[in-house]
Amino acid sequence: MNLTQIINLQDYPITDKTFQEQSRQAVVENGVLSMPDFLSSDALELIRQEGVEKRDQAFFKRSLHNVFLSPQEDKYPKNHAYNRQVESSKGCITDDVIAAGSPLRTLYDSQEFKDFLCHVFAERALYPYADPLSSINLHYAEKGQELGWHFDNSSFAITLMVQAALKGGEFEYVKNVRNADAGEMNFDAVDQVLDGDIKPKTLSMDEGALVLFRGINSMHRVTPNESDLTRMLVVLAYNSKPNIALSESARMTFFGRLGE
Ligand SMILES: O=C(O)CCC(=O)C(=O)O
Ligand SMILES: [Fe+2]
Repeated sequence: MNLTQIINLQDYPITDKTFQEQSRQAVVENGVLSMPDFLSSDALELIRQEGVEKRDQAFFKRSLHNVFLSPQEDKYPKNHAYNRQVESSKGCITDDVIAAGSPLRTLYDSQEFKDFLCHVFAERALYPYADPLSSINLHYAEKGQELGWHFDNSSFAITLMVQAALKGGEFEYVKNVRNADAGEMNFDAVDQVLDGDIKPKTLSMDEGALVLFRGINSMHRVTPNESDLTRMLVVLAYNSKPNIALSESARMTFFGRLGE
């Protein structure tokens, strides 16, 4: 399948300068942009099938973590926003499991798609991960599984919804809770989000949607899947510099192996 068969280019002309600029502005203003029906129905079906077929190769792990995805700090009390623990249960298949001919790889490697993302996220160039696991990941969330509140470590994220939960499994976010560049952690707001005193927005993500998200300062989570249908979502991960591998400790945590 080539790119014109994978992307709904009629609605999303990714090489069009005006469209690129509109998308960039939407991400700047809202911190997120969802593009429903970005994938053609044929591509979506192939990806869904690949996800179903390879489900038994996924590595699942339940973990407790803080919203900053960093270890506990003794300098703060246990109940401080920095040390409050949330739960995530993650399962995914890694890049080396995704087929060479998968539409996911054609999309991920496409120069047109990368140029579009560069414009939207104001990056000069985008590169794949240097390790064999991290570039394309297909995530699974079964009934009861969730992703706890967190800020991403990377400044931008690109996801594709492949199969939505019938109930639950919703992406919730609160924009600009902290300012990572300025070192402003905004612990009060973190507490308020965790306590439910700040009401998050819910991003509707239908199957086939591409989501462009700035998750470094926006606190977000995926609520528990309350249905028997597995939630499947692809994360396309790029670097702004070449030859960067995900750290060995992060690979062991997320994938249970190094892939080397
Ligand atoms: O599953 C999602 O919709 C979001 C995933 C996410 O936030 C992450 O992988 O950091
Ligand atoms: Fe995230």
